[in-house]
Amino acid sequence: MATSLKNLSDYDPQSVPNASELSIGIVVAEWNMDVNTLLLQGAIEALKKHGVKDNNIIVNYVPGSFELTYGARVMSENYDVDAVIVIGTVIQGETPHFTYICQSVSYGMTELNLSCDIPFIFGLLTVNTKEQAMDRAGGKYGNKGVEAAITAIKMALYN
Ligand code: DLZ
Repeated sequence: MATSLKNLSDYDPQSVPNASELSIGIVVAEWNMDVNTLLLQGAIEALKKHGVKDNNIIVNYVPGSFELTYGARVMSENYDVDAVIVIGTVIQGETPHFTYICQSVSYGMTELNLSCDIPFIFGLLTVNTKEQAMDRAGGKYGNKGVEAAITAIKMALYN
């Protein structure tokens, strides 16, 4: 797996623009909440580190990853946000739904990116085991939530 070759949270802080004027929405799936809580913490810490104000970080929840696309669209319609991050964890070993859910979220995010005026950031862990998920939620491969937050800042200021 490509992401096992590097720490996901390795990035040059100097390369991240100042984000103090940004508002960022985060939609979190409640399925595998133990992992998602760690991803969310990583994302919020990274946003704040680069200047996003506490009250400009809006967090909403949906039941599972399949609902992330709808949650992200509603977030973009109901709040004045500059980017939306979706956070979820789909574990292959636990569900035959794996492929369908991952493809659905991937397709949904692409659709939103094509049809809306703000970027939607894919913070979905798609792994084989819970251990692999924890490795990417603050474990030995960093925190995918941090990566999603940095991507959101860069894309919100993209022109
Ligand atoms: C049903 C289901 C299964 C089996 N596995 C996961 C999972 O690993 N991660 C996740 O975020 N959600 C899972 N879900 C729930 C679906 O995403 C969705 O909430 C339900 O199918 C209802 O639409």
